[in-house]
Amino acid sequence: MARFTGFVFMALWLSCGALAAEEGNSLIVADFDNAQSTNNLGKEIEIWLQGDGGDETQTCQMSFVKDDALGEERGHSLQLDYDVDSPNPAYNGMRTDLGNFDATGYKNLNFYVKGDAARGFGKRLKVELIGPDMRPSPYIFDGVTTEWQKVTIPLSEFWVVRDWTQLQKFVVVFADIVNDPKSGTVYLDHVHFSK
Ligand SMILES: [Ca+2]
Ligand SMILES: [Ca+2]
Repeated sequence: MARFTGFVFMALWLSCGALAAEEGNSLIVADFDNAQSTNNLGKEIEIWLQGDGGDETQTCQMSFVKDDALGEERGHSLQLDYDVDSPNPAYNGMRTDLGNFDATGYKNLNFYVKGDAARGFGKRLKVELIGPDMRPSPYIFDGVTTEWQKVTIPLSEFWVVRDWTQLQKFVVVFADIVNDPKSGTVYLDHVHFSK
């Protein structure tokens, strides 16, 4: 049994290594450079809708664009077109699985973000980390501009997370009570944990 487990672990390790998720003192969750809905941990990147999409007046869509935050020629970033303008309470966004990532020893969550001047965007962007108890721990960054900028959030800000040994999800949340204007476009890139 131990030998079998070891083999499976090795196979997983090799598949993660191929994506170069771990780089020096950082763990790359998603650089979106493969332009696919799979993150650097080999897990899914997906759109979520409040009430599984029952409210047709709100929506969120993702696509991959050749505008890399780090200026990588072959790189991509994630484009999120959101609409939380609805007669009902409205929220939706993007989430990606962290595959039980053990963040012990890491200090910050980092990502790059910018807004789309032509399509509109809000200064505020809400993100969440979710631990093994599945309780969302929110943080609102207030300062999105039309230029790429690196956002660094100390993990201590995500105080709802009690157990850092098995992180479940990284989530972007658009909400009618957070985002102004209530529809627009933001770009996200290079989501990573750093020590
Ligand atoms: Ca990228
Ligand atoms: Ca709408």
